[in-house]
Amino acid sequence: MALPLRTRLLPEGPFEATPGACLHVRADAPPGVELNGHCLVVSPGLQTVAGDRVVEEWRADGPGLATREGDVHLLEHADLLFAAWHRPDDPLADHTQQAYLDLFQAIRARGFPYPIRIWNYFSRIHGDECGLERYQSFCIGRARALDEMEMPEHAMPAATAIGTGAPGLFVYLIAAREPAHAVENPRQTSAWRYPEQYSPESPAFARATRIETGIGPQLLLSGTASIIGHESRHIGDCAAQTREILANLDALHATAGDDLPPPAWLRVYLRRPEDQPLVAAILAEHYRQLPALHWVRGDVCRRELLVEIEGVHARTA
Ligand code: 3EB
Repeated sequence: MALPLRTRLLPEGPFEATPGACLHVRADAPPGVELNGHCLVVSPGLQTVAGDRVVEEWRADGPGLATREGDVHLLEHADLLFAAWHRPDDPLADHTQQAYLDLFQAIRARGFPYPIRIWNYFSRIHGDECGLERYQSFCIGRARALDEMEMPEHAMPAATAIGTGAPGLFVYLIAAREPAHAVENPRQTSAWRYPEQYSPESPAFARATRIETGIGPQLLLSGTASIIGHESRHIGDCAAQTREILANLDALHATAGDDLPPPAWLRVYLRRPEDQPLVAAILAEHYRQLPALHWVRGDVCRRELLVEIEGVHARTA
């Protein structure tokens, strides 16, 4: 079935109320989750780098119903469901497990058992929890919940997991009634097959999710880093990492189908804001038509990685 989903980056500020059910993701806003009419508004504690204040919008035409169930905020539409969970993130493994259990129970109960895109943000991603890095604790909590919910790792959608400076764990997602198509990258080991050195429990996400929508196919790109196979490449070299990411994104595009349009927008997570001009120049060189860009500060899950890029291929007209 064609999903009635569209996405864009809107200028921040008083914009005309968008018709339809929507998910808005704001940067530079006090961290939190709120339901505002037909809109689920998530402010996961992202800070913009270049002062380009935009709101990430995901919209489904037609009315939406806002509800709450415990710690899950939901915006339900006839064909799609937006859901967000926000709570303290210490201890992270337990809270992550609870977030995924709460979210999966809520989306299943409403008849939307298939997540098509998931985002995860939490603080101190390289901090210690019981002798593990907190990203590893996050992976453990997620794996426990998936196990409990009998959700196979290879059925997981595209995702992002980024360290922020804001307190709390944010997990939010878009869910559908039918499964979407998970896409893997021939240049990269599937995350759930990473060797144990990265985490005692593997990460669980697809490199991208392909969906069919009323305006054509779309490709939802996971946070993509300078990783080939399972290994980080170009340690310390932000320019080379960026070029490797672009090669990864091009390979995903080629794998997902040549009927896909180019990226409509990309979000660039930078560990060091001062790398922005360098990365911007490489992107400008790479794309014949530059996608809309959102620059934010963020910590990629491996210390040596300086940049990560997510986004979506979609028709913009
Ligand atoms: C990587 O490719 C980089 O644990 O959900 C990117 C996207 C990354 C999602 C996740 C992790 C996750 O391994 C890190």
